[in-house]
Amino acid sequence: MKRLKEIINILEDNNDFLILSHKDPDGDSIGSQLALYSFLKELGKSPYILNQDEVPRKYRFLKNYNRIKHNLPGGFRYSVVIFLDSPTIERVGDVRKLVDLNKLIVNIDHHPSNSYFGNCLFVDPNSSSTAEIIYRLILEMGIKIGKERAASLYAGILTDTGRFRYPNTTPRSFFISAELIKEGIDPSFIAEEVYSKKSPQELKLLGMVLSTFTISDGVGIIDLTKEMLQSIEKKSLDTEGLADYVLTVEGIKIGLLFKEQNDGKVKVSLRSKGNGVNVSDLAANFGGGGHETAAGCVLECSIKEAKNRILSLIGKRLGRKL
Ligand SMILES: [Mn+2]
Repeated sequence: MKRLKEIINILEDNNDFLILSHKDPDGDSIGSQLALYSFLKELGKSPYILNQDEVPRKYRFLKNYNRIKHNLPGGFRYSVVIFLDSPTIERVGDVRKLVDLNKLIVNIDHHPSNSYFGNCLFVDPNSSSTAEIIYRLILEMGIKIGKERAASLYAGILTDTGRFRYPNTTPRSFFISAELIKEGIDPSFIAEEVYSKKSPQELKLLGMVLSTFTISDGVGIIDLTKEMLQSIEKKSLDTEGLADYVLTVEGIKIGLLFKEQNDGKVKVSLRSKGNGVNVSDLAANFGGGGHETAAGCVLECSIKEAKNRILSLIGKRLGRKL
């Protein structure tokens, strides 16, 4: 584990940075990228953000979101590649093929499943979010956080703690959030943007997904099929957060969302309330990963078969503990 100081040295000694984060971006990955981008700009550096996927609509209130690109301009020069909120190099998706991994690689993350890749790492599973680490980094360099960066970082902490409800919510998450609010952001406005800007289609889709709910031995399951997506007009929808609904039912220890993808594979989102039920371990069994309370994996089979495999593993691993 390298100290933040070594990352600071790299930021000071270099000029051109590529900032990557995981596919299916969320509030933490985007918020951390935008805050670091703005910070490097202020230092007079040249940062460039490269992501596989588009910024979900609900995060487009963040300043500079349109600086997040999906291609590298020809001849673009960079000496450092910074991976944020990505437990593995593969998690950034196809854009990794555009990147020269022989450059200096910096890995800043909070996932316990991080594979500890790169030349300089700061991986802190005790941080609620990568945004918390970026906050500390900026302060340690003696630069003011400022309102814009505060909004990005707050969005990261808010969403990665599930609105300050998940077990990763710590005194430090609240302390940093309080400091961010002092920079002049409006937490009510940000919550409204992130959580209350669903499209009518999204609400209809939610209804269809929830109507598939089944429960067995403390495991709650919902499905999102291709037919459901076809029945609504808009094809690309923000489905992040659907799996969380399952845990709102009393007595549920594990929530599962099975989502049929266009490539014929099934994406499984796993959620738990903690207390020793580690869904990251379950997901890792199928080549996935994540956190103790929120993880994901992709299976190459039908929804029915995916359910059989996951439920049988849960039965074996956790048995009567549920
Ligand atoms: Mn995160």
